[in-house]
Amino acid sequence: MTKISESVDLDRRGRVAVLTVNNPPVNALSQHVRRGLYDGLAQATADAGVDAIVIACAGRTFIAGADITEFGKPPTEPGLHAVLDRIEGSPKPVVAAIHGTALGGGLEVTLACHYRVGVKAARFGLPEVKLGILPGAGGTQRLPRVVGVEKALQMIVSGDPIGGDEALRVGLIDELVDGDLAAAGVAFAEKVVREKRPLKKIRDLTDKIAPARGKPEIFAEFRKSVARQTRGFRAPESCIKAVEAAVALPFDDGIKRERELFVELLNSAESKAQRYFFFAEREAAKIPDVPADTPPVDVKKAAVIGAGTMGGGIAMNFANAGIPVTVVEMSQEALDRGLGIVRKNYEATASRGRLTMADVEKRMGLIRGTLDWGAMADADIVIEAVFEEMPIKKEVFAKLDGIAKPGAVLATNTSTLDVNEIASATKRPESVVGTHFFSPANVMRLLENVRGTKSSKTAIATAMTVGRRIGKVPVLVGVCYGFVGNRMLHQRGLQAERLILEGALPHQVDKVLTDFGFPMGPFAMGDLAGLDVGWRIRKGRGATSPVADRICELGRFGQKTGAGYFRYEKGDRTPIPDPDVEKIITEVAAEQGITRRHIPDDEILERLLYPMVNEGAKILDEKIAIRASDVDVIWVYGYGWPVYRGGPMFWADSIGLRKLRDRLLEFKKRAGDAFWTPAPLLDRLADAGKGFLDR
Ligand code: T1G
Ligand code: NAD
Repeated sequence: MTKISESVDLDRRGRVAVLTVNNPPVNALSQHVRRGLYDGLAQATADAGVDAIVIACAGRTFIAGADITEFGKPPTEPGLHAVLDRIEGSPKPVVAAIHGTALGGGLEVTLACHYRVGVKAARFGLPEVKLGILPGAGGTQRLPRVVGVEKALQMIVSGDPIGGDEALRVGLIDELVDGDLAAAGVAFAEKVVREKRPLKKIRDLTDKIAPARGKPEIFAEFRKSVARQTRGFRAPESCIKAVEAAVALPFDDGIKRERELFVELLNSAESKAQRYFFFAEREAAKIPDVPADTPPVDVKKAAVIGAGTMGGGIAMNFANAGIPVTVVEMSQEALDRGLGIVRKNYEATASRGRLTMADVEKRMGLIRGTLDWGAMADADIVIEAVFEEMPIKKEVFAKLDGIAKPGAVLATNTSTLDVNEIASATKRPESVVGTHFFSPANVMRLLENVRGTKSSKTAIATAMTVGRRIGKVPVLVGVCYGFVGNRMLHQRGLQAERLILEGALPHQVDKVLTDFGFPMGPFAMGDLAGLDVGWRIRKGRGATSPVADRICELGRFGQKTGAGYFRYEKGDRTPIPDPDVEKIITEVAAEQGITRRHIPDDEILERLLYPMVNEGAKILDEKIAIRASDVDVIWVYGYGWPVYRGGPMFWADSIGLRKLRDRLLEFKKRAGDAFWTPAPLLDRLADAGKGFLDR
């Protein structure tokens, strides 16, 4: 065994040289990996005793891509293209032996090899588009030559990986192997030598791209098919252009075109935001005072109290993860209604071909409905999702305290109430946490976990671990009204109401946010969630929202009543501006002595988003959120903030906190309203010329 670089070893197995990459945690293509491959190949091809070369990786995965931490830094030698040219140009067959995830530059390394073998569980993908870039080391030129244009477009623009079976089926790998992977790679290489198989250079293949030549309709069709999900993103169109170049141009010219498009994206604001978000999402999993090796409760069984809008969805998450879950209701009728909706949701998914009916029955089989609280006695975690009223919550937790087994985690899905007060209804507040799901709970990926003042490290570690197990992105926050997401949303809502009173209209305000990249604006979102939910909470708190209250008094609760801020045609969710609402708005404005005026879109954007950022600064100062990037993860996964803008705190830094703070002061002066007072943290950072992410 020869050490070629700090992360690449060269070993001989008979007449086959094995280059092994060992760069934990994911064998990213850091400079020393590229150096090791480059020099190792030279050594192996120069060795007369070597007939073939295998590239394999140690650890849990094959190369998972370029080293993202090197982006934006001065390039170092050798570049990835040079490494790939040396692989493909090798006079001896080079075989890639793949396990784990061959992603991005990792898959591009395999595509430069002459042959590829992989284990069944391996995953193969080009996820660069999720970082706002495109495969920049030949992936857009080589992949279409192997899997065909349509499949390549689908893989590159979605960024989603495919599995071993499919990789074999589409010709991405030559053989599925199992057992000792390096040995299997060596055996395959020996077979290639023995059978004098050709050095299959993908750059020379044309049979899979020729059929697409002179057929621009293929690309036009594809553009149409992805238009909705790629709206606002910059990278997908460049990915398509690069594949078009693969069809239209000779290989080396295609590589040049790919490079141009890659560099343009790499320097774009969108990619900087998406790369920031890649690490922000991973940081959110780390709790400074809860070590990563804190043992969570091993959740084998779960329970949910309440099978309403949220309870049903929460139960589905556990069943989807293969965890048996008991659902407790207070009446058979409520239970049947709740589980009926769960079955309907599963059947709808099956009707769209994303589940089989066998899957549906298997998941329904994991959900057991009952009125018997005793059925929760062996649950490892119990999540309460009953009415949002403190007395009911406390009664439920007091009762649960007497039933749940020692060590079980007791969680509440409250969206506004004090988790500490709920915990005080038990004799084990250390076992109580908040697990704030978002509606629809089986779809929305965000999970705002709430630590109470007495929540134990075990309870917190369990909420974070379970969150990931059921496919959520868990973020830990502290106790305050509305936690992080809803608390910031509330500020935006207050300004949305002010803006329509002062002269804007609901559809204008909503358009400003959809143009910004949100899936929908505040008024359409209110209509979707149901205006009665907010109305009931306001009445409970003695708060008012003049226009919203007036609309609710007319029984207009949104989509569920066919009218809210907008009206809706039967069976259609498209919001239609309604003159009746405009009339209500002008009446309320007149009653409040407000002279309505034209409000430009950029002012609308500032007045909706700056107060959110300001509230985010207060949340950070109060340590309700651990770090600014957590706030961004919450907004991207919970509230549809466009990921190519990073999140509210990243976006604020891109504007500059001094400019943002000064604009707040201008609004304050004009409105004469303390609402606009900059948060102390914002003031401090603005004066220091710093950003939220510099802290
Ligand atoms: N570069 C640097 N660090 C990386 C990394 C990468 N490519 N991938 C992961 N990490 C770090 C991550 O930050 C975390 O660090 C640790 O590894 C474990 O990751 C030329 C230009 C492979 C599926 O987009 O999708 O190639 O927090 O928590 O859940 O065309 O990581 O522990 O300090 O995510 O098991 C394309 C990115 C790059 C794949 C494993 N590749 N990675 O998931 O672990 S662009 C990607 C992933 C490119 C070329 C272009 C996942 C994973 P820390 P993790 P995981
Ligand atoms: P819901 O009214 O749809 O469902 C509540 C269910 O709890 C009802 O089916 C009711 O029968 C049941 N229930 C009430 N008391 C019970 C008891 N003592 N024992 C057993 N079951 C009981 O309400 P929801 O929208 O699902 O909200 C539930 C919780 O989730 C609330 O705390 C709410 O604030 C929170 N939440 C709601 C949303 C949302 O968008 N709806 C989002 C996040 C969090």
